[in-house]
Amino acid sequence: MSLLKTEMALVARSAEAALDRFLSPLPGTAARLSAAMRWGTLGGGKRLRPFLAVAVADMFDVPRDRSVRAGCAVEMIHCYSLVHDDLPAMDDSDLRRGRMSVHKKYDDATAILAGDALLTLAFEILADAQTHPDAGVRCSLVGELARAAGGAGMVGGQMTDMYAAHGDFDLDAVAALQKLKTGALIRFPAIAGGLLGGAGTEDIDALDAYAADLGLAFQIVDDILDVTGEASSLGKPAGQDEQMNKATYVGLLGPDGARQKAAGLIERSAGHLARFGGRAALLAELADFVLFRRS
Ligand code: GRG
Repeated sequence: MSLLKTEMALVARSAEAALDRFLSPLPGTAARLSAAMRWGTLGGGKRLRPFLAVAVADMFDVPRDRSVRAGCAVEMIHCYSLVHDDLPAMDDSDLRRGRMSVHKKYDDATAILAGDALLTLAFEILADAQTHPDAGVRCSLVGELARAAGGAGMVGGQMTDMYAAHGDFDLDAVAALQKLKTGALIRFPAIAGGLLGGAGTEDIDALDAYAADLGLAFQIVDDILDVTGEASSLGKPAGQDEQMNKATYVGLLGPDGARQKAAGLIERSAGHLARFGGRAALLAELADFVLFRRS
């Protein structure tokens, strides 16, 4: 197994164990809520965002328990977004990560509340002194995640995406939308890893630029897989974008053109790592993983 795959598996295990602790089953009337939160979070997913947080923080010798906490916070926001995205009012999808989506397993109201509770728990984790002893760093993490997840980030991107189906979206408009919907939550863990490690502004800007290109390439590959992949390997239905008339790179450029665009972004993303030399080897490998992933 390559070093990247070994490290990704290791971080995924640490993140899974930490998520399991953060989401310990609640008693009484909250039991159903916590069961739904666990169903939407545990036992699946590539854990790409926690891996990014840990891999960047490792470059600055941050203790793993801190970077895993930041990784869990962003993973919770990611999982909440998937839970809400699968609801009938949005993508109306019965399958996620190879099993029933949360509203199918429970019900719509429970899925909405489970997503809400994951969203807020993410900030509770970042605000805790165990994430970093310096309150200023914790404040920066909270602010960065709020910006990434909110109306000027992921939620704003989702809103645009829902209405993009009814409008004319050119390449620039699609890029702007994807930057918010997917990119913001991929940029956050890279920035968070730097903040945890006390990185300077120029280092953080370089990490941000790397993750911005990586995030757009990741989304383009996701769109390609939606056209070329199988539900069995994707763990979710294929062909949803076309069915819902979504604005995508594949729709505008075709699968080959979209892959070329993603490859260009991946090459550029690796270029932003030059200042870190060999310390960023895993991040460079991750960029290739994103381009060639199958699920
Ligand atoms: C509902 C507020 C709200 C936002 C939804 C994330 C999202 C925005 C929608 C999900 C659909 C989608 C294709 C989003 C793009 C981001 C993306 C590629 C999600 C899948 O991420 P992976 O591949 O998933 O990292 P795993 O399951 O591996 O964690």
